[in-house]
Formats: sequence, structure tokens, C-alpha cells
Amino acid sequence: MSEQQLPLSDFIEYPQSEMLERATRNYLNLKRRHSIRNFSDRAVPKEIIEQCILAAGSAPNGANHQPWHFVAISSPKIKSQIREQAEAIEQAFYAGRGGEEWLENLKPLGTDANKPYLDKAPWLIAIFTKKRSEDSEEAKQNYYVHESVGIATGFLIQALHNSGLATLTHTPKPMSFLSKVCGRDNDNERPYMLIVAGYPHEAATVPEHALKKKALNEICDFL
Ligand code: IYR
Repeated sequence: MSEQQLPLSDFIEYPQSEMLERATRNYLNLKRRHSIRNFSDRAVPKEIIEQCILAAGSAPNGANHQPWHFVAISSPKIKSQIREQAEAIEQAFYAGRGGEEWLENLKPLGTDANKPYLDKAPWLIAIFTKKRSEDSEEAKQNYYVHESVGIATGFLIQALHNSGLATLTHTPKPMSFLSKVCGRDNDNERPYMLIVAGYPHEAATVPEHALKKKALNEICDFL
């Protein structure tokens, strides 16, 4: 099979005088993203979620095999199944399964086993990793699956934020119940993360702890 190269036609070069301002504005915009746990039940049109998932699907990934699958859930029935099963898992987690150190480290967030947002928020997006990608002839091996799906998840969260929605990354442990609920109980796919998306409730809060971000010199060396 011959490979074909096309010109890079959609790169945009900005004047250097604008680049620092663009980078700073982007940082300040992303700094306004907060995980919240108190969502409004206000509806969000499906078309917005579709565009955000397309953005996620544009993420860089191993061999461009796109080792992900998204299940976007607005069905009240499925959301309440997810809430019920996630809460059962979280009850065991908070009752001790998480282990002393982990539970201690979560205290500043003020979380507990109650997850009302799972059936209140208009959208839950379950993200699955895929070991192999089917194409028309055969199932192809995927590469760097976790890295790829992690980047796509970051794109998705950013897309939702830029569309004007609030999110929560939710990872009940274990998360395997999501496979059945989402109809993806097979050998090839594993649940990776659940993203809750919607408008914040007017009384939504952010834990003070979550606002403490490390300084640049703590997270980066320039050599
Ligand atoms: N999954 C649990 C616990 C939890 C774990 C981490 I790491 C967090 O950053 C927040 C919560 C829950 O959702 O409550």
C-alpha cells in the first residue's frame, strides 16, 4: 500500500506579537475549568455533545487507529441505572475498600458515596478503550491505548468547557459495571472514564483544595 502525503493546509500562523497573548488567554480560560458535583438538570442539546465528541475523536493517537469509543447518555433510565450501580460501588469504597490513605487524601474534596449528579446532569459520557480496532477486513492491533484515550478525554473536557458546559471526571472503582449498562460488554473494550456534563447548579461550589495548583517551577524544568 502506498502512502500519500498531503500539504498541511490548515495550520494558522499568528504574528509573534500575538502569540504570548493567545497562550495566556488560553491558560486563563482553562484555569476557569473546575470539576463540579452539583449540576442543574437543564437540558443541553445533543448537537453540542456531538461536536465535542468529534473534537475528542480528533486527538493524536497510536497509528491513527483511534482506540476509543464514546457512549453519550441522556436517557433518564440508563442514567439512574448508572447512579444506582456507581453508588453501590462508592459505598464499598468509602466504607474502607479505598484504603485509609486514599480516603484521608479525599477528605479535602468533601466527596462521599452519594452521586446525585449521575441522574441529574443532562449528559453522561462513558469513554471506552479498545484493544483492537475493527476495520472492514480485519481487527487491527491498537497502540498506546491509554495514552491515546487520555489525550482524547482531555480534548473532550476542553471542548465541553469551551462550549460553555461544566464537567466532572468520575471514575468509580471498579468501573466494569459500565460495560453492561452501555451495551459494550465484550472482550475488546474496557471502561476508561465517565464524564458528567451539563450546566452547574446555581449553588455549585468548588473545593478550596482543588484551586491550589502547583507553581510553574514545581511542575517544569527548562533545560
Ligand atoms: N470515585 C470516588 C472517589 C474519588 C477518587 C478520586 I482520585 C477523586 O479525585 C475524587 C473522588 C468518588 O467519586 O467519590
